[in-house]
Amino acid sequence: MKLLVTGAAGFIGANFVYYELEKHPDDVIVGLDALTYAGNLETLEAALKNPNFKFVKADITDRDAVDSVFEDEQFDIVVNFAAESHVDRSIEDPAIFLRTNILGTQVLLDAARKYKVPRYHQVSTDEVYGDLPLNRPDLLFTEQTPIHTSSPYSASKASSDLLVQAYQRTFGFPATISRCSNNYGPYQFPEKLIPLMIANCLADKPLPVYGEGLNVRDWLYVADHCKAIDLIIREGRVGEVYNIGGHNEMTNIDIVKLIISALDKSESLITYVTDRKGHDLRYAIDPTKITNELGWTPETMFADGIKITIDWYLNNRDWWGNIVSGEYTKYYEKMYGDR
Ligand code: NAD
Ligand code: TDX
Repeated sequence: MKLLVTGAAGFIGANFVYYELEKHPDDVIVGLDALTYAGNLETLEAALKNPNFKFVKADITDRDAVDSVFEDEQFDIVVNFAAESHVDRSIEDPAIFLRTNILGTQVLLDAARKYKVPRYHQVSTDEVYGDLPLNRPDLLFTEQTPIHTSSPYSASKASSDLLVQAYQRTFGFPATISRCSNNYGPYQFPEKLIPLMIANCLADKPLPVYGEGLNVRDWLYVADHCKAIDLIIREGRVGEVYNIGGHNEMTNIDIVKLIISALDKSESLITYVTDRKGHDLRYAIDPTKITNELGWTPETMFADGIKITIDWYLNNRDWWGNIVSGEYTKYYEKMYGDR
């Protein structure tokens, strides 16, 4: 099998490349990435030593560049991770989210049709379902939950899902979609909650908790997400949406306190800051469909996954140290400076 993995130099895309190279050592993977601020070729350093992996720098909105990759390679499967992925950035500047997440997806869909790729997978998010109330723990997102978005990010992801479904219906395009809850693990860009709090704790910097810290997210270790996508692209039913999540709901403040305690720091670092605009209250996935149809269950308990993750950030300071000391300082100042 030959796979195209877009967004391969990002957090989940890179973890997926490593997962596939190990699980299917005979498969060939082409990783494509524009290397935006969120993409880091260092993350793929070990993969680049594998003769079955190749990297192409290209923007998914660049039709000519994308077409030429599809022309050169005969892909069996396309997995699209490439996206602008940070909600806060989408609130500051939505345009790039629409361009990459919607128009970029369209370019990939057109190329996959033109070059008759037998299988396309769109990596989506639970955020397309909007949010759930905090006082109704009985409610979960199923694949039937209506799309109801809150941020420019989630609206752009929902739009790309709808486009994939339109290509399915109109052209008989062979696609699947997965909607996963919040991921954590190695190589996550330090703008996201868990790595940001780890990095700030280690530098004894304030820990900026939005609002009262009571918003709930449903955390899944990244390798479990990769395992689910691997099952869907190989055994899932064409035309279907699969929710992915491991019933692991936690408030943000509990996550922050857990990181503080694991790093032996003081809770006095916690700083409550102005809430995110339109802040989704709670996400919670019902993964019954993927469990029943494909036998997927998460393997990594949160207590283990967070330990692996914190250890990884402790042991890989170069990887994120370079990021937080570079261009990112401007972003951090703009986002948190006088919040
Ligand atoms: P990320 O921001 O870490 O990585 C995104 C990657 O896409 C980067 O390497 C970036 O360089 C690349 N990219 C951005 N624009 C591009 C373009 N125009 N052309 C080519 N490459 C481009 O994001 P992530 O957290 O790894 O998320 C990957 C996917 O999974 C996204 O589609 C996201 O919506 C989805 N998702 C993420 C989570 C999560 O918790 N992180 C949860 C559910 C779904
Ligand atoms: O500094 C912070 N302080 C804070 O309180 C940051 C960065 C976040 N938060 C809160 C906001 C959220 O309630 O923590 C929670 C998690 O925030 P993010 O890490 O930004 O993730 P979220 O907004 O939940 O979106 C993530 O999950 C779904 C990913 O970034 C998306 O790409 C994915 O689709």
